[in-house]
Amino acid sequence: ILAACAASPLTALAAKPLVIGFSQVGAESEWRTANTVSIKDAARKAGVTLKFADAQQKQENQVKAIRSFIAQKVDVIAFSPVVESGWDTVLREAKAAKIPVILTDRAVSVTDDTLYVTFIGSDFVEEGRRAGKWLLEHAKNAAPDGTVNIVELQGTVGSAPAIDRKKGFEEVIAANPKFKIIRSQTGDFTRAKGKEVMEAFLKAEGKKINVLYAHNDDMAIGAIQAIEEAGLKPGVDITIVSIDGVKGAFEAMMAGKLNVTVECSPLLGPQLMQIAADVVAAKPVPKRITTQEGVFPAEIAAREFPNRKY
Ligand code: GZL
Repeated sequence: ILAACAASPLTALAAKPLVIGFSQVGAESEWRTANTVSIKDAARKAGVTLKFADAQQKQENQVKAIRSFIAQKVDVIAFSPVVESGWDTVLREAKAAKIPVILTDRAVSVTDDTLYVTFIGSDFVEEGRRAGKWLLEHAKNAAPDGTVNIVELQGTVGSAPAIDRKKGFEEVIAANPKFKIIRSQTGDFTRAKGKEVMEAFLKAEGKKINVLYAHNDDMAIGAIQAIEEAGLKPGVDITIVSIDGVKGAFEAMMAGKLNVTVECSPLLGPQLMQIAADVVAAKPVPKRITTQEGVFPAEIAAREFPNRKY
């Protein structure tokens, strides 16, 4: 009987590892690197065969990768969409091929939400609200008339985190008309671009700038370099509020150059592997899975740093 069981196709089926095609945004930030490590580690631990494609922040590369996963007949397609729009066609192709799609990290805006099974990721509007709330309660730099002049480094144009972090922040600071965003421009979530745009802000506004709100730590770290090169003290002459909570942000806070970072966890790998297995096993999964996150001001950076996992 044992011999017969071992030979049965059912046994063979059960042993077949899950195959997941994953299209990643790119490698633009510390957050993204940690997100990729989390996904690859979790796949290895779960015995999942992971086909991983880096899109270098280009939507057309993600569309190509998804089409390639469809052609390879993977069990599940998962991706972090670089921007919110432009996915309907390729997701309809995945649906026609009966391949379930899981969104991680960023959302899409599609006409038909049956085009994906679930979205695992942070609430970016809430992250923007938390940044705004911290600033309303802790702003110390202001103009003589009490106005708090804010410059904003936005994330990738059209991406869910950039759209939503701006929305949440503006919603909260609207409570105090003294808080004004005087310049706002994308730094594309990278250190290099963050530095470049902050240089332009400093040239245009100089000492009028009281606060920098950066949609991610990498742009904040780039801006810190620009502020220092302009002969100003980041975190002192200009209050800096940022989002992600990567190690580089904790190091900047411990050096007194960054005032607060709002956590956005990249450690989505284990949840993704579990949800993918549940989807393939036809178990019901929630449409939206939100990661739990905190706010880390400079005062607690040294104490929290040893606990950081990314
Ligand atoms: C947020 C993620 C953003 C990070 C950036 O979940 O999409 O993209 O905030 C990353 O660091 O580049």
